[in-house]
Amino acid sequence: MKHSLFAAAIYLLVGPACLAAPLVQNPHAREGISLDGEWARIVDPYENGYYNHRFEPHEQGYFSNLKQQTPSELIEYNFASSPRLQVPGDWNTQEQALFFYEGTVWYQRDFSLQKRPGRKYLIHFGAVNYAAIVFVNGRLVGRHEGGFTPFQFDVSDQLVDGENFVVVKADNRRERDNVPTVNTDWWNYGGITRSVRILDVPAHHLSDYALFLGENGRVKGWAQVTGPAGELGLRIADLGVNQVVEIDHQGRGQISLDVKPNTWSPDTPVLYDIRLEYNGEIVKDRIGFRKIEVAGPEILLNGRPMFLKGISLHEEKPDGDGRAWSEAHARRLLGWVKELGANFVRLAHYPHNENMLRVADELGLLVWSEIPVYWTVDFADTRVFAKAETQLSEMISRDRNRASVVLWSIANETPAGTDRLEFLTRLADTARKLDPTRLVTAALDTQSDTGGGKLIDDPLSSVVDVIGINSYCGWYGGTPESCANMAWHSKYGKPVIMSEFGAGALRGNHGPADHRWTEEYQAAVYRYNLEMIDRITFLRGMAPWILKDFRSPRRPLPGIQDYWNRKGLLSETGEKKASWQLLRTYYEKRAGSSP
Ligand code: GCB
Repeated sequence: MKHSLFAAAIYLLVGPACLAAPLVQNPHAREGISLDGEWARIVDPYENGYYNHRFEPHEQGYFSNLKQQTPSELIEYNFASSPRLQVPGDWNTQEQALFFYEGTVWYQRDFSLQKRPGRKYLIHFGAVNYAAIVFVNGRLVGRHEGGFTPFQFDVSDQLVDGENFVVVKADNRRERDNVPTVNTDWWNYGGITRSVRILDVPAHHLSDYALFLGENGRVKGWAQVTGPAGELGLRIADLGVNQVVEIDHQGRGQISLDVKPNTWSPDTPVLYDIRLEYNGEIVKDRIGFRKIEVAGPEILLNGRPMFLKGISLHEEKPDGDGRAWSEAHARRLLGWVKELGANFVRLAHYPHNENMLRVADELGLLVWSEIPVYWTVDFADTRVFAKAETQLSEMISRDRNRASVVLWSIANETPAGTDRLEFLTRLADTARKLDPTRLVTAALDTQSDTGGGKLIDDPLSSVVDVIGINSYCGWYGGTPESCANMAWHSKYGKPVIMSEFGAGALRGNHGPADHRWTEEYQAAVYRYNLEMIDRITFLRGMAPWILKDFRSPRRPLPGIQDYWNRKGLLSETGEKKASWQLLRTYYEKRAGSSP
């Protein structure tokens, strides 16, 4: 008896491999209940809520959410009387003691729900950093890895009418075989960092759809339902579309509309109200239509050559540290990007929350979106590849209908080598297979010195559509002045974006232009790099590093950094440094089309 109970416990904890179900498109447009707000938390650095003292899975771990029934009963935890954390939100900036914490925190929350017949219930997480194991009413419903992409589990069988509880084990330990790996230049914010919802959808429902600009400027697309063959209603009032889409026996419908929408662009960010109806469920969306392609060294938006005037950005709150997650955060951060005169933003170095993409759609900002294949991930390990590929497909699945996204980035500053080239070539193939309507890029820092110049010769350049180059002339090498005459050459007739350059400055720290950390030094780096940039004939965009100072454990210098990377044009709270105005003036003069 004891043995079989234990076997059952092991099954509960380690198997089956509960892979997240394919993501429901546009979850926030579905019926359901929000689980945002206060959750109870237990910090568990030794994983006692998971393993017993023999390091075997615990039969009644914290996921059981036990409560003492009689005074003689021994239970050494209690969610009901535990401290609370806000969800969404990282734990690091909610409790001083958790600022540097890396490990497991258990989250618990009660909720009530009345199940309706003929419905399916999916628990949907915007993101949990890094590994999540989810239990509903004490039963394992699934696990997910990857800190910046959504996932969901079908919990229809686990839920009961009335009172329910959910427990999440969130673990942000860094591991060599994770994506990202152990070393990054950003804060490893842990926890349930984005919204949580229980989606209440018809048992047979519209699971996914895509609408995009096809040949001849007409709208094309597809829909996927979980049900049998049938009909899907599609309305786009402003285009006079009110159509029935036939669903085949695979649950797939092809969409081909004989309408020509006004195209989306930074100058005209036109979004159309879309209404999809299947099996009694109405899903509304706002979608823009545009075409992005390359031709030789040109990036063409709707057939017109563009110059991408951009800035890089981490996903941190506008008024200090902590993960950004809300629409208000997105409006503030991207409002600054607009104020700078940019038409482009590089969302570094991982998929940002969905609000960022929706607000970018609305404001007319072109977006570079990226997975955290950053620095030296273990390219020889096939499990690492699988993790990267999963994150890539989750990112594409979530954002495939956002007109703003034009570039999928598969890597940042990865070291040249055959394993890396094979790994990234396969990732690029996956990106193109999942989404042939966008361009693939990567940020490279492996150019060769030519004596006074640089040659773009990294073989990964042949794989991507647009080459990103990160170069810190005047900061990690050379003086600011030396950058002005630096010449760039490329072995590839492809468009290049300067995906990073910059320098550190503490806002309000003034002094000579050759003194590190002064606003004047940073401004000098910008001034001379912009001179260099003006002479790169094949350059079609730039995203200097970075809009705003951001938290980094690599930056401890007291009095200057104090664990902030100081390369922002703005301080961590949004105060402008001298380089802000310099870049703004440059963007004012520089046309958004290529020369
Ligand atoms: C880089 C990295 C970026 C760092 C930046 C820096 O090249 O891509 O993640 O934060 O340099 O500040 O050194």
